[in-house]
Amino acid sequence: MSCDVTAAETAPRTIRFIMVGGFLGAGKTTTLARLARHYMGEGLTVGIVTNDQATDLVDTNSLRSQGFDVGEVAGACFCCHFNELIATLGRLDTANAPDVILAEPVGSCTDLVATVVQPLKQLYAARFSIAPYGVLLKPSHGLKILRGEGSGFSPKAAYILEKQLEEADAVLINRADELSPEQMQELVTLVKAKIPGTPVLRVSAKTGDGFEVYRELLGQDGAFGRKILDIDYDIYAEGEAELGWLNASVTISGEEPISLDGFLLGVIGYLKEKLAATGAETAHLKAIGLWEGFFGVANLTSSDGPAELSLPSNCQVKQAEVVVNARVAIDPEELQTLVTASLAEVAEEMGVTVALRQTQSFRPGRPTPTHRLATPV
Ligand SMILES: Nc1nc2c(ncn2[C@@H]2O[C@H](COP(=O)(O)OP(=O)(O)OP(=O)(O)O)[C@@H](O)[C@H]2O)c(=O)[nH]1
Ligand SMILES: [Mg+2]
Repeated sequence: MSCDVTAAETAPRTIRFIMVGGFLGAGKTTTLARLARHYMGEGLTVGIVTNDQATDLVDTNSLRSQGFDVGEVAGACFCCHFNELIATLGRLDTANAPDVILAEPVGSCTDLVATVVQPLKQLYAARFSIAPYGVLLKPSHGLKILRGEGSGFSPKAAYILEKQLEEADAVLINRADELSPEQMQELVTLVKAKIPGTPVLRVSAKTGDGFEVYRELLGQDGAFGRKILDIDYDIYAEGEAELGWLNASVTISGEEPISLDGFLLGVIGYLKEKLAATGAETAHLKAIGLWEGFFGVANLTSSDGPAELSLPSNCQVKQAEVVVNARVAIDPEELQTLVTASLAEVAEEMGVTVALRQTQSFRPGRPTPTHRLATPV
């Protein structure tokens, strides 16, 4: 028996792979959600991959609650879990055959061009076409680091943010909605002085300003993803290990309905106060609350910023699942004590009880990439 296989059936199909980089709290997840909605609006099928050093991710829960198809690489960054990244991309492909996959690496990771972009280009060229690599600049810490001022982090952690910018095909200065024209101009000038020749875009992941230009860039093919870093892994590893990392999941329950958003903001607000008393700098605190299809997210992206409700649930609940993720320059055990105390205080104030499901707190280990390809294609 012979089969009549048409040209269309045998034509190679590649998935557009778009990775969005940037420091902790820079706006990667917000950007992914915005891009995903846009591409889906154009009739494309979209998959998303999240990534973290541990399980129980606010980002995965938040993106799934927004209706996206999300795969998760947990336990290590994409570079150190490259095979798991490939397996996750494969699962997304098998499930829904996406046209586009959006990927968010861990915000304390760098050297992603040599360890993720180039391996995808060199080993998986038939399956993926790789978009230019955009890196979001977080103004709160970015401005201080680029000015050479104390950012609250050590120079080794600041080194990671600088290396992230260096390997970008384009730097996206985020939060344009909040910056004064003078602040924006200063950031543009500092980035251009640091990495001459790299395009600098002004965007707001929150409002969508500047995204037309960004999407145009993402559609281009050419000599992108080729900036292999000259990087010192000792400094990188020590900078990353400075961070206390915590992922916790709890169930809250009570007799009377409470404001889910109030609970989330309360936890982040109390934690902010407690961390301020220790002098520890916050990279990102986030908490998601989930109950029966409702969800809300609260965040804090720097010690001097406000706790904010990025995605309100507007709902009253007697019960909810709450996930807290904290990345702070502090001892992880101390961080765990402060998170537990903040949860307990808000719970008592609001008349609910907290049952701990799982907590992981640690300092990220030294990155040991699966591949590191120093000669770009
Ligand atoms: N005002 C404003 N807020 C923003 C913008 N982009 C992101 N945010 C807020 O910044 C916070 C962090 O955004 P995320 O998208 O979670 O940042 P991230 O880079 O994914 O953070 P990590 O995954 O922890 O590294 C949230 O409260 C967002 O609502 C923006 O353009 N403008
Ligand atoms: Mg994120």
